[in-house]
Amino acid sequence: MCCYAIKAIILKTEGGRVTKEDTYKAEHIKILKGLEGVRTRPAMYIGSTGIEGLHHLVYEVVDNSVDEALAGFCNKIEVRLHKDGSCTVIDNGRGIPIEIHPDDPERRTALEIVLTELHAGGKFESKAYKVSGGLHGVGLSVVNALSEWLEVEVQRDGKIVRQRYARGIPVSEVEVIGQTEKTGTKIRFKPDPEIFEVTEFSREILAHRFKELAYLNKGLKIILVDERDSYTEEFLKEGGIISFVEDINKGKKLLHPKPIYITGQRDRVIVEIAIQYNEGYSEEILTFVNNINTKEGGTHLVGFKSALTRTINSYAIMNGLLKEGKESLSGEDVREGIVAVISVKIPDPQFEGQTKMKLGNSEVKGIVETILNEKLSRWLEENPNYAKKIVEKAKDAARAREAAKRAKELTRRKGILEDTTLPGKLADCTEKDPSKAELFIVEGDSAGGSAKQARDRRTQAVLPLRGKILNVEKARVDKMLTSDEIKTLITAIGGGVGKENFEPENIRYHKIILMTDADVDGAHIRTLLLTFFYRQMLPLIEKGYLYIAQPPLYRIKKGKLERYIQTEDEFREFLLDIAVDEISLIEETDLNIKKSFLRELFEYGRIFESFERKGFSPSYIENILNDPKLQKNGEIFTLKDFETLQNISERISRIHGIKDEKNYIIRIKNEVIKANSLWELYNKIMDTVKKGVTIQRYKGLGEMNPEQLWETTMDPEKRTLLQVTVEDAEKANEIFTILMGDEVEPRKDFIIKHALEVRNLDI
Ligand code: 0RA
Repeated sequence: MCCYAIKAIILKTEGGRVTKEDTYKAEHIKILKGLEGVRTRPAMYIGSTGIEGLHHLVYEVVDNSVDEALAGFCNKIEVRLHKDGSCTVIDNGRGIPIEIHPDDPERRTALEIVLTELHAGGKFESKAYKVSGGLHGVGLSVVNALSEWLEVEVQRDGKIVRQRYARGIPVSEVEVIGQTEKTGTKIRFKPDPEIFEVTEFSREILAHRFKELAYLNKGLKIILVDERDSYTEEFLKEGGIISFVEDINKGKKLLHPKPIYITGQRDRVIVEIAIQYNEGYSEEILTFVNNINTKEGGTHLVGFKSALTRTINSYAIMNGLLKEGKESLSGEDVREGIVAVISVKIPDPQFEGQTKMKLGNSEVKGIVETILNEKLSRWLEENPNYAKKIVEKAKDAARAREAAKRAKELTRRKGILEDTTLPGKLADCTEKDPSKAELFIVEGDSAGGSAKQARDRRTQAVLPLRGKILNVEKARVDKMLTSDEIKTLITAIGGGVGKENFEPENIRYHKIILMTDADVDGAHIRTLLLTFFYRQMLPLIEKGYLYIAQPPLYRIKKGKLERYIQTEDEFREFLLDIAVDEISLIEETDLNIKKSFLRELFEYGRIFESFERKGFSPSYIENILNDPKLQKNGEIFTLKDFETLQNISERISRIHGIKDEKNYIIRIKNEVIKANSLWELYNKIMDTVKKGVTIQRYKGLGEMNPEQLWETTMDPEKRTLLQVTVEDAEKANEIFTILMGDEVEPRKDFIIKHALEVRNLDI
């Protein structure tokens, strides 16, 4: 490439006097030198010559088309990736001007100047919000200089014209190749392998950017065609940044159904903001300036944050949700659970920061602030119900923050004295390597005592927590932080507490095992603890350090056989096996039919029992099962389990030889048994089955002696542990919110919906 420049220089020195021609040539030399500069220092213009720089070429061309869209002249851009490694960008804008540029001494077309002169852009355009100054916006001439070849075709002024270039130098005239009524620009270029380390475009990288552009420019259609494997994708977001926010929030629980949408303009700065809160605890704010993602933030973000904090605080005070002078919400509080997209368009952006992705224009802060203050206050006034939810969430966050701060100070203070300050209730293990150490968190002092005796003291630590204290009605997670029990827990684990302050590398045990009773209280405490870990020690769950112990529900003895059983299902299976042994059907049938009949009958009995526990008498249920007319008046029919009962009874009746006209007939140990309902039949079978078995149901861990506890629940060789996943903990958090939250309706719904599932917990 340098030979062109050298040739031009020689031409110039050959001339004796300085003529007008020389001035043209001087102009030309300047251009060639410019392009040469781009080729010797490409990274200065496009950031790198790696994969990112390669894609910047496409962004640069597309950005020019998007500018046309912003100016209101273009609504469709097509990007094609060709098999030969080149890329075409087609738009339906006005087309790059093709007339001879009046100020150019060489009388070249504007088109040629745009494609060959560095920063030619401003000369011709009145583009208000071009993306100049950022990473993009370097100009089409840069793309041209870094392309092995480039071909541009413009439709404008009734003509189709074309020009070709090689490494930035024109290799053809601007030729008219046809007539058209349309307007638009088509640029095809092949990145120069002499410049780029990688020359293969990534469809995923491009698709990601085009999707972003589609969100940022509502109504603009971007089509990506990958000819390398015949793939096409279309990006079009009619909802703009509102859709952007909605899509980020997809699947999340929301505080208000529609995003808050705010736009405004001042002093040629256009501001567009969409906000929607979810019930989560993170904050996601994306900021853009002239369609460029300002990953390092800048003045627009600063203005946004300050207005958000101020507006929500003053709304809360004006409406009695916050006590003036006594309470206030911090910026972090009002941003908990927020998803926002901020898009500003400004005529002359200044980009700063390490990666040039931070907006520097100081005037933008005030503009964003004013617009948001005014319009967000209005939105809050007009949507008082949602406004209240947002304020309440921020208040929760403030409480949690305060409590975490206090707890952290506490652990710090204790930390000074190191091991000696470990809580007295903790029976620590001797092992100091966290990867070999386990901590059992045990509900109740008596179970705690058993666990302390049972444990392997080298590797197993035990911390008893008094359940009652945790289980106060409506305990909040932040309140938990004020409980001594929980402070003890935090100190024992050693990694600190709170979203920002948690240090997973200081966790003292890599297995933290929750060991609670198998009853309703136990389940409550487990939910509460899971929620606590989820909100205050999430990394601990993410690392897979949290487990749930599986203590047995039953101990069963039949003859010499002794067994521990961990779940209700397993228990039923055990009883079913006995039933299959001892029961025969009147007519010879194969074992499978007998077993499936008994299984259905057991399921029937189980559902019946659960209805009974809810206060429906068996005769009442049987009556309506037998008389469809009655079924209209009972609310019981809305329950899915009732339908199951009907289905089972129908299926059982169809089994040949189970029923005469009135009775169900079976044989138990050669004795013929008749029952006139399935419920009766079930009970008769159960009586026999249970006769020969000793069943001990453990209601609490305290009922087991240390040996039993060791054998069934703590011995690493024999026990089963459930590892808690983030999803488990999320679910616990949801259940917790419903059970403990202020809203009555969802709590009622939840209890009704899950009433039957609670059967395992408490009999
Ligand atoms: C200079 C001036 C005008 C438009 C453009 C350039 C332009 C550039 C590109 C690059 C890709 N697509 C493009 N579309 C337009 C404004 C011309 C006028 O005022 O009519």
